[in-house]
Amino acid sequence: MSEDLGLNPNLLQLFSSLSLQQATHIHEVAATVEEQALKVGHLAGVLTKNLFLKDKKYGLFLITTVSTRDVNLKAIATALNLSGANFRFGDEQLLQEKLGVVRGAVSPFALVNDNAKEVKFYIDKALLQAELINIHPLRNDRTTSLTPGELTRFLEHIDHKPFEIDFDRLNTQDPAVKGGDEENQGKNVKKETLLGLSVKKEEDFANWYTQAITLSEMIDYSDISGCYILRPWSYFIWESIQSWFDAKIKELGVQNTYFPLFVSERALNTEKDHVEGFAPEVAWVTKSGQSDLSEPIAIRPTSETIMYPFFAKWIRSHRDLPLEINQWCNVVRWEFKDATPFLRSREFLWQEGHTAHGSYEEAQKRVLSILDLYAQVYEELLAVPVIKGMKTESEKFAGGFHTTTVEAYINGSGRAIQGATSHNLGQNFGKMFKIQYEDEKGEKAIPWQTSWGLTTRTLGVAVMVHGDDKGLVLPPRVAPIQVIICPIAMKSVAFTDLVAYCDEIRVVLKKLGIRVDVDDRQNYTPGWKFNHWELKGVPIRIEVGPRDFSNRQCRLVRRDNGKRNSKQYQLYFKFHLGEKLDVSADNIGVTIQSLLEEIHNFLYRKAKEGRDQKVVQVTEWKDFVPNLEQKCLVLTPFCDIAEWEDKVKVNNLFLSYWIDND
Ligand code: 86X
Repeated sequence: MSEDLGLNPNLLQLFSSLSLQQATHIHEVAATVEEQALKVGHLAGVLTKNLFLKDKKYGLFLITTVSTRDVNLKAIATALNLSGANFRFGDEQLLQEKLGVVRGAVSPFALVNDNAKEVKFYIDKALLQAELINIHPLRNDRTTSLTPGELTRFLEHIDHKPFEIDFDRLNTQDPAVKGGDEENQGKNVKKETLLGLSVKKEEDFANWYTQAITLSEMIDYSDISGCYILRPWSYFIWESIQSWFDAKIKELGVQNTYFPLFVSERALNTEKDHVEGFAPEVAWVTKSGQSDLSEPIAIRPTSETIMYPFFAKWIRSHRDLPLEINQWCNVVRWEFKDATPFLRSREFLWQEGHTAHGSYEEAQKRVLSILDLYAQVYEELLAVPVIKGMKTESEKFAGGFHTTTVEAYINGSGRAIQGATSHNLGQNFGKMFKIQYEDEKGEKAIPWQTSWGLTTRTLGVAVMVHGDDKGLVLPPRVAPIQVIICPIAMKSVAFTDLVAYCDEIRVVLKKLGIRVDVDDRQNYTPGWKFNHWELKGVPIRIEVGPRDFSNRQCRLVRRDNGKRNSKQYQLYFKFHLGEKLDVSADNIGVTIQSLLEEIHNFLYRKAKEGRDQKVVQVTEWKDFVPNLEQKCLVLTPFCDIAEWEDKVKVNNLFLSYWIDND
């Protein structure tokens, strides 16, 4: 162990005299378990939660548990059999005085400073069964990994042999363990659970986003940079978008297909303009096993070059038109810009639609009908307002005639983001790929084509637009769970009766097609569950306590609350934001249905008002950049000349026309 880790000399001395095989990792300051998880969560073993507690009667305690444990001060008192104990958290000063560490750096190692042997130390039995334990070595910008055996050896040596607590075997039916009376529930939970985001959306948008999508279990990071795992919580949303859009395009007469993942080099280069500029992003397969392939094979970055040779084969007569096909697939673009989950990843999921028509007008009709559907995906499923637009000459898809787009506004960054595009390809691809047919007059003709794509970026946009400091705020129409029912156990009612009542409500809602679940887990407190489902963005929580049980009522809590007392939004509310509403269980179905609709409308209006406030009209260049710096969207007269556009682009900004069809 080298000195330059900057560890406390006493600690280092003990590490070496006990010949502990520990490894210490350097990282940025991590004052909470969540932060530590972000820095060293990849390490083998477990992280810990460390509670430094005091009680008037029983003195000082350090309790160390596995980080995932939901701990509750009353439960601890019960577990330790300390009747009448009233634990409080030791404050910063006491912590410094007794254990010589700052808040956020507490761990069993700190007992090395407990010279007076005042602190009673209890350890979660589950920790002793871990492969490795990862804890702060008296400072919270380091994490030391060691085995439970080594930790025990260390503690015995400093005369702090731990007492074990078997949290897993505590009787969770006991009301004391479950969090006691209603009054204290909320208060205790706030202190005890270290769950949740550690940064604010307005203060650190990038880290807020990362935490929101990882802690809510939408995304996990794979070991290939720029590639992410879509977990069930996000994949469900994609499936919702898919099934809605898929049905809509089928109504238009579009049929689904599947073309191969691979493109030959020759096919890829058929349309030079199209590939040029994109070439560095193409990923190639060059080997099978150890042997080189005779020709490298590209992985599709988009499928024009794979599909259009078959358009040429299949379109021979005007009777073969329109040809309208779509595929749901993955594509790979090996980008070198910073990747962001959902917004820009090296592999992503999308649908790509490709159509061929007998006239320009018919093609243009398709371009706009698809653009309409894209706007509806955003506005009606995701509650995100979008602006329809037309890309400039230099921003359009180079292979085509013109590109239409839906653009969303991201409040966190103050920028617009392309939501989806629909292209009128004219006859360019038809010429390149020799797509020719005989028209009604028996003359040779080239079809008019369109292509259009919508990707998993949709999910990132929805998270960014609606999320808040507590985590996700999911738009109800796509939320995997729209309503979560949480029983609040108390002595007065048997838990099984309470759960049966919850289940009754669940069945009623489920019959109406509402996605609903009962969180009847007994090893988590109600407060922990509230935080958990808020972080995951579930639109409505139903709380059911003994009083609700006896009155055949329940309590509804909206997720889209954010601003508890905001006058501004009162108009849209049947009950105020953040407020709780007690309703009868008898017509719970209609109540929930209309509340889900109201939440959708509220999210949409809030996002739209937020965006519209940021739209400014500018007619002079001097006002242009300053307004953009104020996170505004700038509406300005524009002549589509690349030279002028370049002036804007040096600011890393892009232009598009606004199609106003309202
Ligand atoms: C542009 C155009 C178009 C069908 C869509 O926008 C919707 C669905 N395709 C996609 N584009 C490329 O053509 C492209 C080509 C190559 Cl070779 C590449 F490596 C990256 C690309 N990215 C975008």
